[in-house]
Amino acid sequence: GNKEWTQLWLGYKNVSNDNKTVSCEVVGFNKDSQVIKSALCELKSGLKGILSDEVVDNAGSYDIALTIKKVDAIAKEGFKLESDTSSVSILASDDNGALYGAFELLRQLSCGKKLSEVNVEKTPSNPLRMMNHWDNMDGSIERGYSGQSFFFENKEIVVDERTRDYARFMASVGINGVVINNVNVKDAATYLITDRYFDKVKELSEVFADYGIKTYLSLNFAAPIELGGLEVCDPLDEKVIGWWKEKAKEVFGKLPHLGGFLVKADSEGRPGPFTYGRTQADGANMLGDVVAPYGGIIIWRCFVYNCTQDWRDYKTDRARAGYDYFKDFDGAYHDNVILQIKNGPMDFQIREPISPLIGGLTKTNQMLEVQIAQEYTGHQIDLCYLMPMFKEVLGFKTYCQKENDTVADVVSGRAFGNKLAGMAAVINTGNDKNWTGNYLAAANLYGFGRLSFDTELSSEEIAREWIRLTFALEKVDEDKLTDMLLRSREIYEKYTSPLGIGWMVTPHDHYGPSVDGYEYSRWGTYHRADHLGIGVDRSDKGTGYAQQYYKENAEKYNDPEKCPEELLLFFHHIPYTWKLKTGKTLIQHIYDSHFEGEAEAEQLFETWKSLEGKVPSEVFENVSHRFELQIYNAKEWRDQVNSYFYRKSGISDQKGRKIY
Ligand code: GCW
Repeated sequence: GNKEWTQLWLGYKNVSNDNKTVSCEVVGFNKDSQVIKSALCELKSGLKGILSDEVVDNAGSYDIALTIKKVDAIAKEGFKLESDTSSVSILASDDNGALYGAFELLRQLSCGKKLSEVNVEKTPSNPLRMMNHWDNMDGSIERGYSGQSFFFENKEIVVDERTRDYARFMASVGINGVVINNVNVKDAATYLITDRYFDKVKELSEVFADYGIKTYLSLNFAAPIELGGLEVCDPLDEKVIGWWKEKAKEVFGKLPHLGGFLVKADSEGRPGPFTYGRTQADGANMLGDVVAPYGGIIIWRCFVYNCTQDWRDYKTDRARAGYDYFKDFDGAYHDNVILQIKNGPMDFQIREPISPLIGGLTKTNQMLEVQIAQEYTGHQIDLCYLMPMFKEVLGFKTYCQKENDTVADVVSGRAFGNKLAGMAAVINTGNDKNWTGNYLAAANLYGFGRLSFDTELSSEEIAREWIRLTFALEKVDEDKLTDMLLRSREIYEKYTSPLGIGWMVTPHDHYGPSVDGYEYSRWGTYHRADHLGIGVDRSDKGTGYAQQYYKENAEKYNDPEKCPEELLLFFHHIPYTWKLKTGKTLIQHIYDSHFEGEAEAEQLFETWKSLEGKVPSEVFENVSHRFELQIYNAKEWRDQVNSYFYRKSGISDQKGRKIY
């Protein structure tokens, strides 16, 4: 493994020369708790440099008195910070709250606040705040753009100082659950629930537990066959149930810090209940029941669709699949089962509508899945800060009830009173020195954690925090970098596929343009362009997908005149001559946005160049190199997309620019 790594946003750059002495006292909490010890340890090393030379336990004389105090009235995992010029208290009712309070104190001080200004109370928006690793046991990472796995190497589990730093970073932004292995569970990973790996998984889970993080494993639904030698993995088969019961007893016995399992079933070749004519609910509930005695939970993914579609088939619509498979069983899922739903109905495109399943389900635990691994958003080569997208998702009004009906309300459990609820991200890390390949992609890692803890934070607040903690730039430079991050998603969208249609990417790898790459494939991902127009009719005259939403949204999406334009081609097949609200035709919009997007990518690079000498040279070089690649990519997208539509439509660019 790579033995060198950065401290990301925990480098504590803003050093004052206060040199105060700080005493530290723990009141009401169990001082032997590992999480409290971690909190103290973070405070001691973090405050060193920010405020003082040294933090001491219960000193006789000191300048600042720091107290971590148990106060039962504070909400679960929440905290309150109270301070004046010579004292600060971290109040919490549980260990995680105390740890998060400690990190908040360090963050606020590092961001430039004075001690006396640090007064805040926070309750996490979401009970579950999770990272999903798609790490394979051979060390590769599915959709990984930052090197190899730091959990797995040659089918063995690695636990070292880097693991601890990883846990610290995650806890510092409020993450409380980590799934360590890929949802596509094959080969060695199937054996993670056997004594071949128990010792090491336990060791790993203990490091996480020190930071208040529960460990989760992805399961192979066919484990009864592959490990148990049974002939089937039918969830209603008595032998299968018996096998899982024994397995759960063994696994939870060996792994006390295990939170439960994540399951991808009946999807993209993975086994599942459909093979036996059973439903997704049958599969999820069976596993839910076997882990229930141990307090375990089952997180069941809703990414189930027909991936062997015929492109000639205009009726089957991949976008419909999640809702079609899961909605009918709303209310049938057991209490310790959560459905994990991707933000869009397709697959993490740069622009998709919000999955109608979110809020479509009203009697089922549900959580949101997003992807910070930039599979379709530039592979951590292209700059694409995703918080603006996630904010749109969270703010979306589902109309599932009169009020408290946004995605944030639903997935936090607020809307329907679910205790199991939250957000998960497919993570963007690997063993690269800087963890995320592109130094700037760490803003998404930081941002997801912060946003899942506090969905009210704005994209800009998160960006500024991350920049302050990571680079400590002067205000004018911080403003520049903030602006770059905030514009980057829109810029990427402009030079890639237009108005919500998605895809048009190189098959398999998903970087760079290939307009027809998925047009005649089996994956259900078509743009249906011909010489007159482009787009998929998902209205009531087409696949009917728009009808899966509550009335207010359904009516809007169904009508091309009312449909938000950024999603126009997702919902409708539109002629190139269609007039958009700007007065431009669709074809002219395609040309203009592609020329603009590429030019704006070049501006991003120019702005970045002005930060030379302001950020460490290693960072500058890393990001500059990626911008060179991004501009190459943006040009390819621009020219291929524009040429493609010019050739299909025969309509020239009104501005007479070069199209091939
Ligand atoms: O986005 C697609 C990816 C697959 C992934 C799948 C999923 C882990 O291309 O690589 O498999 O989604 O979410 O399960």
